[in-house]
Amino acid sequence: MRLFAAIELPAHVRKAVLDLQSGLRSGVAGVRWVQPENLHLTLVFFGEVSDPERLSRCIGAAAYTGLDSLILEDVRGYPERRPRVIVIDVADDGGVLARLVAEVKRRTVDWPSDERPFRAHVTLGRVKNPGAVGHDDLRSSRPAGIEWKPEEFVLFESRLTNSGSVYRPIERYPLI
Ligand code: 3AM
Repeated sequence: MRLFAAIELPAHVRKAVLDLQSGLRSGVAGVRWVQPENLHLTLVFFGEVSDPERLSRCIGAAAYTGLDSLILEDVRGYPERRPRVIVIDVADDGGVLARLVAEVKRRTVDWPSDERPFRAHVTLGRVKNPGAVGHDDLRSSRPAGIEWKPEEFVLFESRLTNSGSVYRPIERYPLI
């Protein structure tokens, strides 16, 4: 089972992200835009896992505390040169999300996950031909004061289908 942990977006944040996405859609061609139901903030991508119940138990063995409000920031392309994905950054000034990610990874050392440094974001779209989208195409105003305090994070199954990725929640973990 292909698994990842993520934070879901509440309705008002999803709406702000969708508004932004539709603003970009009209000006930026050659992008596969993420479907509304698939928008999320990825914490850890585990990839193929043969024992999902054990992984889930290991994650659930900890209490996760101290998460403050998250705030939507600027749209950017990643990587900076020849972007392959279009994302909206999420403020993690106090490093609280990064600590949550580190704790989940500490609980799941038996399952190798992405080693890249964590940068909180919501993926808006994937560029079909890297190089086709430049930074000037992505100039958009930061959504004003869109914030939320997550109450849980979710372990998702990701299935790759002909019509794109389908995500299904497997387990939920409270953030207190
Ligand atoms: O939310 P984002 O888009 O950053 O890109 C995939 C998505 O992250 C990422 O897992 C999230 C849910 O699908 N993902 C997919 N394959 C990956 C891989 N091999 C990966 N992250 C790291 N390594």
